[in-house]
Amino acid sequence: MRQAWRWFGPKAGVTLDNVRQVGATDIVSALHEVPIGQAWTEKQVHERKSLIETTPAGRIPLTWSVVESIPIPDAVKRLGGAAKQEIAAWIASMEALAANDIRVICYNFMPVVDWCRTDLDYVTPTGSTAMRFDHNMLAVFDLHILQRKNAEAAYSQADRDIAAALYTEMSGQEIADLTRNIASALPGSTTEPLTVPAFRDKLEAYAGIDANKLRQHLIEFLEAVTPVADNLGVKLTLHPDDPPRPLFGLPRIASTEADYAALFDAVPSPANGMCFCTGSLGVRADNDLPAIARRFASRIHFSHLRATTREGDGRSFHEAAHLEGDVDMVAVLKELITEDRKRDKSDSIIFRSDHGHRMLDDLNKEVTPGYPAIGRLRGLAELRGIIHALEAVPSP
Ligand code: DNO
Repeated sequence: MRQAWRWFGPKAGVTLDNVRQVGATDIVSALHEVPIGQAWTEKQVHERKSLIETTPAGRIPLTWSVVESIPIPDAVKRLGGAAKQEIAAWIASMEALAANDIRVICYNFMPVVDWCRTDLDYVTPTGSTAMRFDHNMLAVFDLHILQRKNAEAAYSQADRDIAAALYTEMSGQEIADLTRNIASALPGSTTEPLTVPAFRDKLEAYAGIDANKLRQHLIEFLEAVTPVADNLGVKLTLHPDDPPRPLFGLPRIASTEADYAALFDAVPSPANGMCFCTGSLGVRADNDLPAIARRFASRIHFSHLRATTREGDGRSFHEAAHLEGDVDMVAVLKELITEDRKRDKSDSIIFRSDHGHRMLDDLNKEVTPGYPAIGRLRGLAELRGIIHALEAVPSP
């Protein structure tokens, strides 16, 4: 397995030497500055690649091997194959990447909001901070700030009472923070930052799109894109929904084993792959992660390894230290290593330690939410230890 690091560019406070120091060899990055829906050019990709891969004398080379993500515009999610221009632009970006020998592309199909947390700095018992998704806070936002039409139906009477009481107690600053956390697109998101009115308009635009329709649109997108990807030797890896269930009345269709099975059955192309994100899938107690990894092993080309702890209400969760959450990381890694052993070296599974607690010196600095260097380094080091041990035995 190849160790990667998500790099947001030179301004995000983590240098390429830092990446070398954590022990990663591969970079996961994207042209975040290009507006959603605009095709990436070969030249733009080449410039970013040169920045990453031009190796100073005496330094270890790094390879930009994964793109996370080429965003999928709303039009594709709402219209499927009829969004011809947007799909053509997406294909052009993929071609620009392949021309630069970058052949693993991560993407997601979550409407309106990509990954979602209500708290970015939840204090853990060690004094480090973690990201958290609090179902009650989601209800506060949905019912009282967004005031979404028909939102009441999504919450029990008890949930609604708690949300009302919490909302009354919140300061203006707390309301602004919650709104920012949910609506203004977390780092790496593939959806646009939204004001509350713009959020409502987007939701309107999705009226009538249920899970079946959204799934059909993803299938149409894959039918258009995978023949080109197959020719180019590109692997597309669909990131799971985070959290893996519907939000704001919007369907989500990459949350479970059955969701992925339906997509692989509908579009069997080898380019139709999966980003195996243990943190996202692990939020559902009914997702058996080692079993999913085993079943779809040949389709996993990229993996995000992190753990979440599900809280007592069954809907809230927070991000745990990489080996301390609900995910059986050793069992997952056994499956990934078993698959990796069958593969050519050039096709090895690339993984990154996903997210990380904010700890040590990062508590005194501006950090990219979810992506502080030290917490991710701790995670990567722990994962590397397990991999090292499992790779040393003949059959893990
Ligand atoms: C968050 C990330 C997501 C992810 C996209 C994949 O940390 O996992 O932003 O990159 O959903 O397209």
